[in-house]
Amino acid sequence: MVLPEKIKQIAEEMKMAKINKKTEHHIGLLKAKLAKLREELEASTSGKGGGQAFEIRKGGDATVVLIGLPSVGKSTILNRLTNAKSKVAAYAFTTLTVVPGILRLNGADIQILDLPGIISGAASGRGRGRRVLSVARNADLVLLILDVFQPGQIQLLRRELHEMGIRIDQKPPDVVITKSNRGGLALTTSVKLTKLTPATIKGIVEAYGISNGAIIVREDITDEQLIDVLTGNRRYVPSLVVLNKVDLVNQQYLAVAKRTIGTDFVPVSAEKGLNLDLLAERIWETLDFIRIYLKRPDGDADFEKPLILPAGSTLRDVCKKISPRYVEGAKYAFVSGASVKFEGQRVSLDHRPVDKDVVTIMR
Ligand SMILES: Nc1nc2c(ncn2[C@@H]2O[C@H](COP(=O)(O)OP(=O)(O)OP(=O)(O)O)[C@@H](O)[C@H]2O)c(=O)[nH]1
Ligand SMILES: [Mg+2]
Repeated sequence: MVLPEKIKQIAEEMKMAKINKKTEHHIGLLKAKLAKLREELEASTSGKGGGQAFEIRKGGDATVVLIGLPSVGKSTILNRLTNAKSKVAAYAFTTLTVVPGILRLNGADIQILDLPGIISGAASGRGRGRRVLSVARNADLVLLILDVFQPGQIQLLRRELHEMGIRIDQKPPDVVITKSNRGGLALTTSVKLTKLTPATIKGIVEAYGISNGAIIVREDITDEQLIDVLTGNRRYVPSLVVLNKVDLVNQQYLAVAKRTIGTDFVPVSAEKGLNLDLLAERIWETLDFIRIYLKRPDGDADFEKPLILPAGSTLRDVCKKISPRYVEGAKYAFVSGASVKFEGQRVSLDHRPVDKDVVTIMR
């Protein structure tokens, strides 16, 4: 049987199966088999149909991508937030390639990428959707852009990203699997598992061709999360929902949209320039970056051009950001700001600075 047929057969079997305590194990294994086959199919067909990947020069301190259906106003948003001039028109598929722009925010250069609109089935290749969606794999933040009259499109966007292996607003599951040559599978858990039995966990791992090794599970995972770990190529990206064209509706309508989206969102009008400051603010907040002001031992701090790093970075990361070689000679640091008890406190390179700290690296 060829791959697509095998996939269809398993998918059918899953549809027929009733989900209950008795069948959970069986269904977990089917899901794993299905995911594995899909991956094989993808590997054998990638390159076909999807066309070449978009060429994007990595620029700035972070990359934000605009994902949405055609004509929701992605290009208008890019043009408003940045100096870019992406083509805007009232017909679908106006944008045909990636258009970059730079948003300068709190001393950081944020690269924003405008993309062609996607349609249902994009992740399976419709409308060259895979090319578009794959840009989101390398993003630091995905903006999900909705038209105010179609808030329900949020479902479609989430589904297509999910199918491309992009996990929106999720953390990588806290699971470690190490292979060995013999001894079977040993499972260690540090929490109570309510969604999977040890037998199902081992069964799913075996479906991925691993029959010896250690599985360490530190959270109450689902079968899909375990499959994500085994697949190994998932991307975990935060998102922000943007409801555009709110100039066309009243407050009452917004309340209805809120019910559909069912989550936090930023209402904007790109055309009328409404709420774009708020959008920029939310982008900054969601990126969760810190600004580090460097100060030479004998000089003043540079408050013009901070180093931009993800929150939680250590001073060693700060050194690496300066240059990969810089970290080799670095020994310790003096820090002023909210992460220390007093001004100019001496700390090790393992110290984690916070936003707006002033740092002097000693070599
Ligand atoms: N009323 C109103 N119209 C808007 C707004 N933003 C964009 N538009 C209009 O919506 C249409 C589509 O805008 P684009 O920015 O080209 O949309 P897009 O999402 O980039 O579309 P594609 O490139 O085809 O995917 C244009 O006619 C815009 O003028 C808005 O905030 N309010
Ligand atoms: Mg466009």
